[in-house]
Amino acid sequence: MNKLLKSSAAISLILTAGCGPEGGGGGGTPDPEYTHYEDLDSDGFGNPLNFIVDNEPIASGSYVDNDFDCDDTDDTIYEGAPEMADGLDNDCLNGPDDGISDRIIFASSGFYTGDFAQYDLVGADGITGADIKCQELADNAGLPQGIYRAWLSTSTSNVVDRLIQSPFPYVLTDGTQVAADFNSLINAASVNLLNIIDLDETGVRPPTNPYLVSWTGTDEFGEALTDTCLDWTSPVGTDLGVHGGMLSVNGQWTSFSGTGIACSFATHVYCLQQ
Ligand SMILES: [Ca+2]
Ligand SMILES: [Ca+2]
Ligand SMILES: [Ca+2]
Repeated sequence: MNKLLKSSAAISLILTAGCGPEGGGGGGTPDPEYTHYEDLDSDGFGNPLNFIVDNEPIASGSYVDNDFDCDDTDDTIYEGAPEMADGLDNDCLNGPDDGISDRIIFASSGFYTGDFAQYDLVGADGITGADIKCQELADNAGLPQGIYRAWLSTSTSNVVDRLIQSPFPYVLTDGTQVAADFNSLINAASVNLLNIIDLDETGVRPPTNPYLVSWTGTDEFGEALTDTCLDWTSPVGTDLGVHGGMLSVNGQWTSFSGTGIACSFATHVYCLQQ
């Protein structure tokens, strides 16, 4: 249906253009027409219902050369997008959350200082760098396809606002259930994980040396604490970052003491499938 609408509208536009001052040309070969689709949410995918037709082969500005966006107000939604446990139809196919089941949570195999910004080669943003690292670890380990993000908060962003709050269980890479849903990770009055988060993305328990802890900057409400290694940009010993204890099933899993340790330490980071 959309294709039909688009085609008829496109023909109408072309005909209109043909009547304009540049459309005649007195019998010469007409310039080829190109259709460009609006991309308001900047996800690289265009709205099939909003387009322009011109003589430029390549789209520019807020337009792109595909019409794969079924919701141009949300950059997590387009044809081929990874389905996430967010109640939305991210991939424009088979309805919301189709194929979604348990969500994976793991502790990174790698150790990192408080400087995650070094992994964001574009914007040097700490959170973005940590998310890149989580995605890379998951992809390299062959975990189920999807979006993986770091359990980190900053002075301007709380985990509880930033991460998808899955109604599905969170499990380790070996299938062991950690929490029945997102709320069970942050039920502050009585956080009681079903299992400690002690497996990395490959299913291996990280060595206890130096410590089984992960950077979080996040309290048991899923909200930011003061010490975040300067929003995860600092590897400096005099700056502090809050860590969670990987052997804890109570709220200490995300905030071991409420205050930070030196950002020069190298520790793990928790990663969650979205
Ligand atoms: Ca778009
Ligand atoms: Ca879907
Ligand atoms: Ca979804």
